[in-house]
Amino acid sequence: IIRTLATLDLETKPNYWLTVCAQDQAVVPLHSCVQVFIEVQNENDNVPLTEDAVYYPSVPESSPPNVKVLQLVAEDRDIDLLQQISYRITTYNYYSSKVLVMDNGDPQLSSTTRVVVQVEDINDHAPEFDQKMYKVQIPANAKIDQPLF
Ligand SMILES: [Ca+2]
Ligand SMILES: [Ca+2]
Ligand SMILES: [Ca+2]
Repeated sequence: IIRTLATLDLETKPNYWLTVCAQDQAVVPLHSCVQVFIEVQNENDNVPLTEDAVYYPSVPESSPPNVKVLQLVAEDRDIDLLQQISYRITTYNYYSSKVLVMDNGDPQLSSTTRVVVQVEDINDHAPEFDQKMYKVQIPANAKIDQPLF
């Protein structure tokens, strides 16, 4: 029987080669050896994480619907070809939202990333006068550059 002496971690070391030898008890002992290849199986022990915990993408005001604001990409250290990462907006409040990042392992692991959208001002308001028309009387002896009102 081969037993482990420590906890194995696929993501640190995925396999081991062991040389197992047997020797008999004869006066002139004989022995033979065999190579054993041990493959570590995956456990879902890594949480999918985005690079940053909070993102601050910006989008110009007055943008039409369906403008791409941010593409979230999470990494998961588990070595599992069938592993898939999915994203779900769990709460949103005004321009701030929380995205749940989940793997499809068993047990399922997840993390939360915040996205706070910054709305950029664009110059969409022309300056306006208070009145439609201004009537100003100028004294005949007004100096050059004198403010009128
Ligand atoms: Ca691991
Ligand atoms: Ca995982
Ligand atoms: Ca793993």
